[in-house]
Amino acid sequence: MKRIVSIQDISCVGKCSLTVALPIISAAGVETAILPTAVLSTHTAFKEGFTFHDLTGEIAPIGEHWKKEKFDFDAIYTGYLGSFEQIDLVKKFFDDFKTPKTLIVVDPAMADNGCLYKGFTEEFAKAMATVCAKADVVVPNLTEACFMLGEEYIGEGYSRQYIENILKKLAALGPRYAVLTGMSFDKGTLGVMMYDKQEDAFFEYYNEKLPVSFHGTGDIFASSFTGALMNDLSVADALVVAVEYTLESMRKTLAEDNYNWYGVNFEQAIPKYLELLKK
Ligand code: PXL
Repeated sequence: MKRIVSIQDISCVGKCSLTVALPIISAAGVETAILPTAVLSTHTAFKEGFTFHDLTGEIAPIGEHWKKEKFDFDAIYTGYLGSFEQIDLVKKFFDDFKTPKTLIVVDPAMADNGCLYKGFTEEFAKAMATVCAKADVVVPNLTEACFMLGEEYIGEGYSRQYIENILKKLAALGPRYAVLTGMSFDKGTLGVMMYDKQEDAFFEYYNEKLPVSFHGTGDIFASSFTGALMNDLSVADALVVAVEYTLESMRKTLAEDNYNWYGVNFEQAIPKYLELLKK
C-alpha cells in the first residue's frame, strides 16, 4: 500500500487543506499521514474571529521521530503554509525525506482572483516559489503563478501564448510538470493546462464552467490529483480525474438547497471519484 504525507493546516470547519486531503486521498486507497502546520477554527476566508494555533515548533520534532522510525513516503503533498519559517522547514523536510520514489506535489495555496489571501505578501509568494522549485509537480492557479513569478496577472481574455509562457516559467523554477488550474479560454468551459518540461509538451483538459465559484475547490483538485497519481495514473490522466471530480463536487453542492458558501460537498462525489480512478 502506498503512503503519502500531506503538510498543511487543519481548518476545523470549512472543508479545505487537511480535512479535504485526508478523506480524499484515503478514499483513493492510499495511506495518508498528516503533518499539521496549524489548527484554525475555520479557514481564513471567514475573515474575522477565527482562532489560529501555530504548530511550526512541531514540524522538526515530528520529522526527527519519523526519521528514527525509518518511515518513507511515496509522495509528499504540501498546501497552505502560514509563514516563512514553515517554508524553510518544509524545504528541509523534502531534503530529509525525498528518495528516488518520492513524488513531491506542491500546491502553493495563497491567492485567487488576482488577490493574495489574508496575511500574505508578495515577498511570501516569492518564498513559495522556492518551495515549488523543489517539487516534481506544481498546481497553482493563475493568480498564485503570477505572484510567484512576478508576472502581470490577466484575469480573463488572456492568450494561449501568455499562459504557455507562464507554464514554462513555472517549470523553469524546477518541477518537471507545471499545471495551471482554473483555466478558461471561453465563457462556458473551465479546466487545466499542463506543461511537461521533459517532453516539451503541453496538455489541456476542460469541462463545464458553472456560474459559481467556491472556496476549497483548489484543495479538492490537488488532493484528488495526488490520489490519482498514487494509483499510477499518468499526470495527464490524473488531471482529467481531478477536473471531473472537482466539477462533480460542485454539482453536488449546487444540488442542495441552502448550500454553504465556504466548502463544497466533495464527500457526496466520492463514489464518482472511485469510478474515475477505475477507468
Ligand atoms: O484552501 C486553502 C486554504 C487552506 N488553509 C487555510 C486557508 C485557505 C484559504 O483561504 O485560509 C487556513
